[in-house]
Amino acid sequence: MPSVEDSSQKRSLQALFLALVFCLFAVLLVIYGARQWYPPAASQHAPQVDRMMNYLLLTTGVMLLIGHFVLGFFVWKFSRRQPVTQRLATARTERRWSVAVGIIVALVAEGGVLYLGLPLWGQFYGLAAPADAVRIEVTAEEFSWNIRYPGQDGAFGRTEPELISLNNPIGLDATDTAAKDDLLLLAEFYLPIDKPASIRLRSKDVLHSFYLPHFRVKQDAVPGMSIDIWFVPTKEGDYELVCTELCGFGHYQMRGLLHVVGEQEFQQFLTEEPPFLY
Ligand SMILES: [Cu+2]
Repeated sequence: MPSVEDSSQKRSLQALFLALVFCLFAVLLVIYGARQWYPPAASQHAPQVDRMMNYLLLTTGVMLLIGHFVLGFFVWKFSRRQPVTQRLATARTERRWSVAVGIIVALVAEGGVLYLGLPLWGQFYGLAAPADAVRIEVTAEEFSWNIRYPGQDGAFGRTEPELISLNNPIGLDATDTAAKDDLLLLAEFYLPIDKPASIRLRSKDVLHSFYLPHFRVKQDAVPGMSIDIWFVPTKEGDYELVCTELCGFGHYQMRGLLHVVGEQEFQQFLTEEPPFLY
């Protein structure tokens, strides 16, 4: 007959084995999930955003691991003490440890993100787009993107909500001379490489979110507000535009295409695309 000590040792080994299986499962899951990381970066500020994301994932990941190892250690070491007759630490010590760990976690994770992210935020939301930026206006609606270029005159024509119809999705006012040469595209647009692009975001109905994953650009479109964003594309190619706000039944089909092209091709697009009101 096995002694009490033998069977307790066996139980410990079984528990250790189980813990290792769970650890292995978690590690494999992380490796599997990390196969597809961010899409290749295609804008000037993208590396800075990635740096911030990597920092946040790495620090919070390491702290999570440390927390779980410490928890596991305590469970391992103290769970078989029977019965519990006294506290292992005074209430005051427990409180101090809790507060100290909370502050350290906040400083490392949040402080680091603010340190890396605030200059970037200041650059893109604190400053207006450079004067030579290509200006476009994006009006989101259930479930597409209306994309407008000001045309040769460089001025956007007037729009009126009362003029919105099936054939005039943004309510462009034909009596306004600035509106005559405005270009209007549906869910597809062009931007020149290495030149700032300034986008004025609006929404006709509900909250949408303008997301260009390759450019690390994401901004909500809010009904009743005009929100300006800008970025500099640095790689030619065709890129997906998606809505990242669950905006209704057709949300899944609210996709678009951004072509980043050379300056010459961009000028060609501007001259060949017929104005909306021609
Ligand atoms: Cu949407």
